[in-house]
Amino acid sequence: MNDTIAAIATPYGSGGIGIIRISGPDAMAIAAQFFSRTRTGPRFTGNLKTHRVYHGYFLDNGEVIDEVLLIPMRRPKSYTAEDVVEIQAHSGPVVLKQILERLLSGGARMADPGEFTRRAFLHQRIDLTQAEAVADIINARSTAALKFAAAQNAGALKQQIQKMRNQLIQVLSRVEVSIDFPEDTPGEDLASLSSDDIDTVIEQCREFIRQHEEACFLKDGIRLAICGKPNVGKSSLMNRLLSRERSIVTALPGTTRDPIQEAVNMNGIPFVVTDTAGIHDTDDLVEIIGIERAKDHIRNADLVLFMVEPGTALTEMEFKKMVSLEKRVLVVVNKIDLTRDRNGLPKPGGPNLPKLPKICDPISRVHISALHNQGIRELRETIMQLCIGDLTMDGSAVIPNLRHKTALTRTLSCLESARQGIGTGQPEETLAIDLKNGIDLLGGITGETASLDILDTIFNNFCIGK
Ligand SMILES: Nc1nc2c(ncn2[C@@H]2O[C@H](COP(=O)(O)OP(=O)(O)OP(=O)(O)O)[C@@H](O)[C@H]2O)c(=O)[nH]1
Ligand SMILES: [Mg+2]
Repeated sequence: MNDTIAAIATPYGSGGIGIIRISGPDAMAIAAQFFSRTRTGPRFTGNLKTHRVYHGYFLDNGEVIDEVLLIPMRRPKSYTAEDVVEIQAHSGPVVLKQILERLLSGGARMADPGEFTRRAFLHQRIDLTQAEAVADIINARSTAALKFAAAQNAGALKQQIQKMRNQLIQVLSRVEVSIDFPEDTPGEDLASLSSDDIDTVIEQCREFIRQHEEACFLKDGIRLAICGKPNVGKSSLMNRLLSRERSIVTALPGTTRDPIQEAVNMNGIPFVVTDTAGIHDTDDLVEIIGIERAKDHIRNADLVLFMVEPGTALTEMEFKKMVSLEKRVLVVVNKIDLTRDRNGLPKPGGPNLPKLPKICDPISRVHISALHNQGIRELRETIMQLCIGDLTMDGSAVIPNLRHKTALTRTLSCLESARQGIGTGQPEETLAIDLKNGIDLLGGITGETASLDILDTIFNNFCIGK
């Protein structure tokens, strides 16, 4: 961290403004070498005041490369907690590259991916959970994902993990005192004194793991698979959910062969919807492969939208061939326009509602017309209810990521082993080892005890300039 790094911080391409960021002990001096308040020079030699905006020109050998704004931020009040200069230029790949090249020739080093954020972490301006949240904010594909990332970036998870860790440190210090100075704690039943504190942390670990399992879809999206017999209107529904003509719709059964997958945001929640081939008995080789793929998607879905149309009857066998009862299923009765008019009155001579086997009775059911856009809002609401249920979506909730969850699971097993040790009267030394391991694992989440490998894995996933 003794050198000065520089990188383009905004995305590649043309735009109004592009930002180049410099951080490190020589940031101010390197930037000033190329900066002038006027087009014709001279070079700026004054003292750059912190948190000011300087208007001027980025010059190379007296030649103007671009008109720029220069923003110096002295340590520790900057993103990295080092001296930082941000140069706002016009955003074009060539102009930004030229400015960066001059800065590199002037003594800066090209930053590695995530190096600015890594420095913020190494200077303890943020902890590891907050650094990870920066990546989550950048990559958020839905309002909900952004909300959780913002709470984590503000330090919500850090505080809770630190609290758990401090609780364990207190228990450990009591245990260690009694190991080292048994004469000072005569007759004290340390183990039972400690159980309650350990139990609280165990409970919190379990709660976090549960939250991760419930909400990990926020990053990847909830997987919906639309399935059913051929021609029931699966592709029409797919297009409705996406609000665009993505899947081919024809009156011919067997139109969709390959599964078609698209991401869509509903009420700020990310979903991944898959339209699949109609399932039926066939000798057509292409269809057979399509049906196999459809079944794969049904198996992997978080929620299966099982579609049926009026005028059909389905046996239990037929239903089970398409969907396993272990899956979360929603029955979608499509083409409801054929049975009733817009006022909900039965259409004379129209087909009857589909007959479904008894095992479908407990499954929620919605009636829609994909063609006429009827019942789609109710369908969306039911999908949300089934997938999200009562999950709290307020900004205070924190959702541990997979790395955190793995560490929490391991912490949990250390603490459970400690608890069991207390129950079976194991020596205090064993209890101390379990506690120490738990404390280290929690420290790994916030970065207090994280290894270099972990840091590399996290920061190498960042883009350059972040
Ligand atoms: N009346 C009516 N027709 C519909 C409705 N939804 C779809 N259709 C028609 O049903 C036919 C089949 O629609 P698709 O969406 O291609 O059905 P699919 O289930 O994807 O069919 P395959 O891909 O062949 O399995 C088309 O002619 C649609 O216009 C609806 O709500 N009402
Ligand atoms: Mg189709």
